[in-house]
Amino acid sequence: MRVALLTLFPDVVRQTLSMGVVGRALERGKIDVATFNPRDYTNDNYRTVDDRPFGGGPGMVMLIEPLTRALDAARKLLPDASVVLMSPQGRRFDQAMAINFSQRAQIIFVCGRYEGIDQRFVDAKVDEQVSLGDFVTSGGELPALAMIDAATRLIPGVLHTDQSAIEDSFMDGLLDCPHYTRPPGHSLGDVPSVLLSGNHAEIARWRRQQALGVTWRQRPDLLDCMTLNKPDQQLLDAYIAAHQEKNGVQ
Ligand code: 9D3
Repeated sequence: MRVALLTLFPDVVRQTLSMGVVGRALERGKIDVATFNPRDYTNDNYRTVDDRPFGGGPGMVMLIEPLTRALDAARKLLPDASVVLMSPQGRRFDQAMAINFSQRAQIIFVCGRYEGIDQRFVDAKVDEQVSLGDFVTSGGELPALAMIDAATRLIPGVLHTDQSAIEDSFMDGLLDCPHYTRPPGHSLGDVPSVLLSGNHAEIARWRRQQALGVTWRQRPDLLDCMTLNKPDQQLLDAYIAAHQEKNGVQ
C-alpha cells in the first residue's frame, strides 16, 4: 500500500504515522507514505490556500489551484492511485473498507481544512469520498490517519502474527471478549477460573460466549445483521439466561 496525503499539516501526519505498528510497517517497507502540502504549490507571497466563499457565509474554502498542483505532484509518484477525499459527505468508513484499502497498491488521500474545498475540484478530481463517522472534526487529517492505521494492520506481515488480525474485534462481526493478566487474585476481583484451568477447549468456548454476550449487551445492532450457527446461538442463549438470572428479569 503506497499512500500520498494532500495536507496542510504534513508534520502532524508524518509524526503520527512514525509511531507504533504503522511506524514499524513504514520502516520495514510494508507501506510507503508521502505528503504534499498545497501551501508549497502556491504562487503568491502570502502562500494563500483558501478564500472567502462565493455567496457569503462563515468560514473559508480551499482554493482549486494549490490543491490541483499538489495532486499533480502526488500523481507523478502514484500514477495509478484513486483519489479519496476525506469528507463528512462521504461513505462511512468500516472494517470492510479497511480491508479494501489494504489491498490497493496506491491511494491519494485529500485532507480538507476550513469549511471545505471548492466543489469543482471535488467533481473533477475526486474518485470517492469517505467519512469516519457522523461527528465533526476540524479537518480530514485525523480521519485519514485512522483509516491508514486500520488498513495497515491488515497488510500481511505487519502484525506479529496474522492470527491477531483475524481475532481482532469486528473481524467476525463480534466484539472482543474480556482479557485478564497477573495477578489472578486482586482486591478488584478474581480472574475467571476457566482461564486458569489449562483446558483450552473450555477457554475457547468461554471466550466465544463472552464475545457473543458482550456484543448482545453493548452492540445488539451488530447481532441483528448476522445469523448465528447453532453452537453460537446456544452459547448466547446460555449467556442471556445467566445474565437475566443475575440481574432479574420481569
Ligand atoms: C456544517 C458546516 N461544517 C461543520 C462545522 C461542515 C464541515 C466542514 C469541515 C464539517 C467538517 C469539516 C472538517 N472535517 C472533515 O473534513 C472530515 C470529517 C469529519 O468532520 N467527520 C468525519 N469524517 C471526516 S473525513 C473529513
